[in-house]
Amino acid sequence: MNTIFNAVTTPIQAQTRVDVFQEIFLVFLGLGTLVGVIVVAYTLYNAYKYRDTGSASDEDVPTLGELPTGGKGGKKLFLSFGLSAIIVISLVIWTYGMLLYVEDGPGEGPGEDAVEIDVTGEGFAWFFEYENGAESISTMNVPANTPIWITTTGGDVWHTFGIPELKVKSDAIPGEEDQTWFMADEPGETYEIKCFELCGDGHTQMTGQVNVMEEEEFDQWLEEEVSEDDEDGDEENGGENGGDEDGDEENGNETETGNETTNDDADNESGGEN
Ligand SMILES: [Cu+2]
Repeated sequence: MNTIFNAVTTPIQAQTRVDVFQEIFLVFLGLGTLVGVIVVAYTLYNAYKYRDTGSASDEDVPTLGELPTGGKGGKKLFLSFGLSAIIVISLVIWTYGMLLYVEDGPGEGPGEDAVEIDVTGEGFAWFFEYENGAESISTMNVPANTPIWITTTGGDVWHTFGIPELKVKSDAIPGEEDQTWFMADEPGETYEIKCFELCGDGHTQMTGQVNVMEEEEFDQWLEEEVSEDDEDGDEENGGENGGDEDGDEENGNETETGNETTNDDADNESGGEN
């Protein structure tokens, strides 16, 4: 139902970033080629038309102080300037609109129709956390044809999260959150994730993969991931939080996550010092 609704309400808007940049490229390439062909053709035409045939008499040669005639009041000049201005101004406005779309994303932005993922770059790996609490490392699963809004941050030093093929790049800086979106339209396709900020020894290994799934497949994975996490969490909590008076499951999980983060930090710090 949801997909049908999307298809009906956002037929023009539902473009991926790749579509937008490709369209901009093709429009500029097309117009550039057109203008180039016209200018070169007109130049060659005039060079041929006014070529030296050896038949010109001395009377045709302009004398000093003589004003050119036959300019038809500058019609050609006005025409070429006018056309150029119209083309350039239209291109600027159109491109600006397209880039606003890239900036703001399709539809209403992050919300019900979108999937939101928190991305953290830390210690040469990418960590993903989904809306329902599901987590993954290095592999980012996303549904096809759905706007994915990512919020990126850094856990230790400056990183930059990027998916070159999907035209995505977003800073991952400690203490700062950056937000951007992307959309993939082919289920089964995979894309490489890279770090675009020289962040240390492991920078070149700081890669990952985006897996594009069918929407149902993604929902299923998301649910399974959370229930698996819960099971793992419960077992671990049983041991770790045995002495805790706080028996609340949710708090237990939070405590566990907190511990994990602290451990990671400690590992990275010692790794960095070595
Ligand atoms: Cu890096």
